[in-house]
Amino acid sequence: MAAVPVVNFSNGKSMPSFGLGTWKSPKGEVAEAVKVAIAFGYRHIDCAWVYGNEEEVGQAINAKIDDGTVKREDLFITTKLWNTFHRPDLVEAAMKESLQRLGLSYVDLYLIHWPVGFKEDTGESFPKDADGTFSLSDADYLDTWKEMESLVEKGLTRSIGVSNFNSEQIQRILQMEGLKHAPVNNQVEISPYITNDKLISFCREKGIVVTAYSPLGSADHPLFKSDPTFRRVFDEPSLQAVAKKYGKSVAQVALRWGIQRNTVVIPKSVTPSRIQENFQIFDFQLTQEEMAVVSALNRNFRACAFDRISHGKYYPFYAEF
Ligand code: NAP
Ligand code: SBI
Repeated sequence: MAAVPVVNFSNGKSMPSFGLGTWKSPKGEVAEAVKVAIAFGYRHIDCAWVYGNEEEVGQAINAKIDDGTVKREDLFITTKLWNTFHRPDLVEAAMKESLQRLGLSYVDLYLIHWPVGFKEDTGESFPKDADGTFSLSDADYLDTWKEMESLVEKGLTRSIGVSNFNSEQIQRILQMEGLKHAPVNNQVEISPYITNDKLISFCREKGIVVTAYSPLGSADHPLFKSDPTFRRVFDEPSLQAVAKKYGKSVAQVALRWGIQRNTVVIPKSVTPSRIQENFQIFDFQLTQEEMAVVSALNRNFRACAFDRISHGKYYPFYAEF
């Protein structure tokens, strides 16, 4: 089995450049998906409090540790602070709730899921105002970051980072007075339809590893069903031609493209054959011309634009990158 390359963090730790996504992985299916993935060689699982399935994911992880397939230290587990817990006094309890659900004593990486906080203490994960938009918090993510730093000191997470942050928001963190732990990772949407070149370059200059979420273009997005002008990544003729040359699938070409750009890719699947297929991308290499063919599909299309927070002061997608 070919080894999965790792990427190095600025804090001396490292992360496998390939992992399993778990958003929308249903309870009742996700545990089997995680077990199958670990059995196939996956060592990195991407989780989040808001996915509502941390408990099943954790049960599967612990089952594979208990049956001797892996040791905890062989695995890289990420989870994320949800938007309703940005207020500093809520951060540690939210992290501990994730750890408890996962059945783990620490995670490898804890991310602020979005720069935009939601109204706290409503009992809702997506609190809404009367007009149907999400009800937002007054918390500033810089204050949230200070609490994230204390989670490292307490040993609850090995590393901390951000997700869906633009370059200006990252810069604001990097310029914080008394910064103890710089973000090691920014997890953002990257696929052939949104290549995010400038943000990747910015993060690289700052020593921040970039994770590509929705690397297959979030193929189950409702738009692909409802609007015939939207074509799925899998149906792109130029990618089908590259895939044919190597005897690979379009999914494998898109993931390989992500790996060769030195991003971390976290495709989601609950289908065992696809979980295996997605992993088999370390035995071929795209040429520079083929890399350009994939990049040429860029149209800055966001499957996760999250419009219902676009009224937020910290909405990340107004900045150029
Ligand atoms: P994705 O990985 O781009 O696409 C997942 C979809 O593709 C599923 O419908 C899956 O179906 C299908 N699929 C997977 N492999 C396939 C293959 N080889 N051939 C055909 N279809 C295939 O989308 P995503 O779930 O949006 O993103 C991946 C992960 O990134 C998430 O699960 C989550 O962990 C993370 N994420 C993070 C954020 C954030 O805000 N930080 C946002 C979005 C996503 P089946 O499952 O039915 O096989
Ligand atoms: C959810 F659990 C519900 C909605 C939603 O929309 C935006 C994208 C997102 C997210 O914040 N992180 C994801 O992986 N998907 C999400 C998750």
